[in-house]
Amino acid sequence: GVGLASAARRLYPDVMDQHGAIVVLTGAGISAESGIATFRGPGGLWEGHRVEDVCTPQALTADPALVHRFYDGRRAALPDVRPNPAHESLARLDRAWPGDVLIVTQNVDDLHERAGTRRLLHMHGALTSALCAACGARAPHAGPLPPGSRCDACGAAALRPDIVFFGEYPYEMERIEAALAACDLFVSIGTSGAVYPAAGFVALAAAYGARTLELNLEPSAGSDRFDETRLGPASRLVPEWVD
Ligand code: BJW
Ligand code: ZN
Repeated sequence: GVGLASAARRLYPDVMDQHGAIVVLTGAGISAESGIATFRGPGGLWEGHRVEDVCTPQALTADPALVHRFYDGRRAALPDVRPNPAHESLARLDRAWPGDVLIVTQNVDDLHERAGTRRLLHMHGALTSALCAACGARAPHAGPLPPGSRCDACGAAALRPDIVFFGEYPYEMERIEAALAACDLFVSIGTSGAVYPAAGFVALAAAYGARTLELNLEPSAGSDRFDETRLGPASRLVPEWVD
């Protein structure tokens, strides 16, 4: 609390004085040090495919076994990974910040919630959930999700991973855009800025008057749109920013 407040006042005086509103966007880089591979870095290929080619509704139709196998494997790996100091710092920010805060994650892992973050939206879906392609119902899901799994709500054999594929509309866009328009500070952590609409959030927040800060291992596609960029591992930069 005190550490958070003093650091924030030092770095962002008027934001802190007004109990300003903060939006944090996270990407794969925040979970990299927990042992989850990123998409576009070295070794970040998807079973030898580009994520843009296989992470689509068309690929799910053409080769459902491939798509389900990929997500079954990542879901099964969740118990073996743990939140790192970057997730933990954001959970402290969520608990301690007196003003509005919203953590928007592009990640489908559950490390933010396991660290204790509550003001959280998963814009690209979640490994811990299944989506019915027939009726749109979303339900918590653990364990493998083979093609042909049945929906409890409508009975159709149409359950699929609850993942936002390319060409699909991300979740919670209205709430996210409202928060971006209202925020005083926008912070982007561990994302390459290659995927829209998330890559456009910095420009939207800045257009509405927010200050913008990027924390990333290397300059991203949109680094020049931020007021400030700090380069380094999230496990160091996020605690330095929050605590
Ligand atoms: C570290 C670190 C450490 C590493 N510490 N940092 C042409 C132009 C513009 C847009 C389009 C276009 N053609 C199509 C589009 C739209 C398309 C798109 O953006 N395509 C681009 C490829 C061009 N987007 C969509 O289709 C989206 N929907 C949509 O647009 O609907 C219409 C719409 C319009 C307007 C408003 C609203 C809606 C849907 C996108 C769905 C993305 N889905 C995925 C899969 C999720 C499931 C899964 O996990 O498998 O989401 S793709 C993948 O990329 C995943 C990620 O969430 C997303 C972003 O990746 P992220 O997180 O940035 O990871 P990386 O690997 O790219 O970067 C990691 C970064 O971390 C790097 O910079 C590292 O340096 C850094 N790093 N270690 C700190 N220790
Ligand atoms: Zn259904």
